[in-house]
Amino acid sequence: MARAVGPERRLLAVYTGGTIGMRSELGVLVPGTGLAAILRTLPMFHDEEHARARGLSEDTLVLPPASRNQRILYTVLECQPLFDSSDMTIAEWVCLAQTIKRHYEQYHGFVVIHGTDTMAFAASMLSFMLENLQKTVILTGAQVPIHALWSDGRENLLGALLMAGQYVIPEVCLFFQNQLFRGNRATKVDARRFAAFCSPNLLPLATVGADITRPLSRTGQRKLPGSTVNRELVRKVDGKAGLVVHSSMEQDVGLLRLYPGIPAALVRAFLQPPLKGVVMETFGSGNGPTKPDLLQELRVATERGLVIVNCTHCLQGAVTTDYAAGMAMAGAGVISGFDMTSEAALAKLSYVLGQPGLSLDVRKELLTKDLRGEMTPPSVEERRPSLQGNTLGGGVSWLLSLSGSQGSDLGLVDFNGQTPLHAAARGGHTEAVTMLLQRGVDVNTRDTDGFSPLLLAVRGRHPGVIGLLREAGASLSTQELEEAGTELCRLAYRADLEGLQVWWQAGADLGQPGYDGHSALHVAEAAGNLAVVAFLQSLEGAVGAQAPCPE
Ligand code: ASN
Repeated sequence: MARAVGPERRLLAVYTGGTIGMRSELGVLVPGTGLAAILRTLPMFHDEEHARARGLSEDTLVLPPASRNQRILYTVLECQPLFDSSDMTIAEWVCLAQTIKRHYEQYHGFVVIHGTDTMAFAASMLSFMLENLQKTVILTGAQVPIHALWSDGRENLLGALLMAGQYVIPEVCLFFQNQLFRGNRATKVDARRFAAFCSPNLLPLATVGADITRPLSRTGQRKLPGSTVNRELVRKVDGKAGLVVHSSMEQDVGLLRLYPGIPAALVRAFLQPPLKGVVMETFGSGNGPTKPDLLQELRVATERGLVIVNCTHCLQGAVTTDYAAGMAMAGAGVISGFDMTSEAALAKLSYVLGQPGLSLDVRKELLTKDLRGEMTPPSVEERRPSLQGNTLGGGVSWLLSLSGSQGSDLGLVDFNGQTPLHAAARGGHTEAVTMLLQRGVDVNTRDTDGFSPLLLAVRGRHPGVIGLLREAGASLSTQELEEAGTELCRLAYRADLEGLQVWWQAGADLGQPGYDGHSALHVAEAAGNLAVVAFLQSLEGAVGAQAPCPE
């Protein structure tokens, strides 16, 4: 990012609609034409005297001097039709990106005047469509029409023009209420207040305010609002690469917000073709219901090739696999969206799935990477457990690189005392488990909570991994076996046969009583879960039997 130099900076302001230019018709607000004509009448937006002296063309507006040696000239390009942004779609945003591309060489920067309701989606979409951006693109709008006596539109638009004119910030940004946000980090949080947007997981790129340290002008006025710019946050660009517009965005992407008790049938209905990608908003740090029927729907969908990205519906924070309820999502093939906003995740999905000629694995890999500053990639320490999650290829190569560079360090542990085998077992990665076992890692290693890779494979419901571990001599510890009783009762109550089967496969005694002394069989009988009763009774010697250990 740099301070822009040169006596004249030329900007294109693309007006797409939104409240800023709206008029009241029959008591409701509708998009209004003629924004440039309104701006021409407002001295803060147009210095008529300078325009005349300079012989500027009719369609060029010029701001009053912002600094001694520089003028910001701008042209308003009014779209046809104008939209309430609730009507914007990917198709309109593609047109917008193409408009920027068409005028890219003519202007130093771009301001997009847009409705606020979907502005965060628009900014996210544009950030992915515009690759190798070297110029500033800033979206802005208002909560109140610009011609109203008390409107935020004037400050917002002026701030956006000044920022785009005075700085080279090679990003798609969003300017609102004195703050410049990275566009794909912003989200609308208030329907009425002027501070309508926030950037929950990234500081603003810049904040505008009165800078009392600035010298007064000769007339005694403070000439410029001061700006605090977080230069280190602004993305660096490859100076040589030219702008590429990605117009082939996938439209069949969707957003699904989980809620407590959401029926599996509803999830199934939502995940049907032609949908190709879904952003799923989950609870807290990426947790979802562990009901087997729901997990089954997710698993079936991801195995069919549907790409599901997990974003938290919390405003702040990131998706992790700290909880079994989060791990269950990863186990079902759902990809972590870390700290992305849902708007950014949806745009990224649309971009990644719209790229022609990529394999599904490459698309998934791209989704876990930070492409446009839209997410904070996990640190190396946090990255290890990502083996459990999503990109098997990446996990295996990480393991191989570790083993290649550090010899016998495949037994290294993370802050929870977990080894690569724990991570691979938890994620159900049979190839990685096989490779680790072939290299002779300790199959019964325990983490700081006393958990073994076998227990993690049971919790993640990975029969393939359980088989491999058992063959290699893994067994559940006495503590793990004793503690299994309550979990077995819970599974029996929920008629979760699959869950019971993996415990049996891992060698658990299915007759182990729960915390209140009841066994899974008692619970299943009391709940009338006949299939479970039949299963438990069918085990040789009925309940009390353990799966035979493979030779
Ligand atoms: N409905 C308007 C829009 O998004 C809201 C606004 O701009 N403040 O177009």
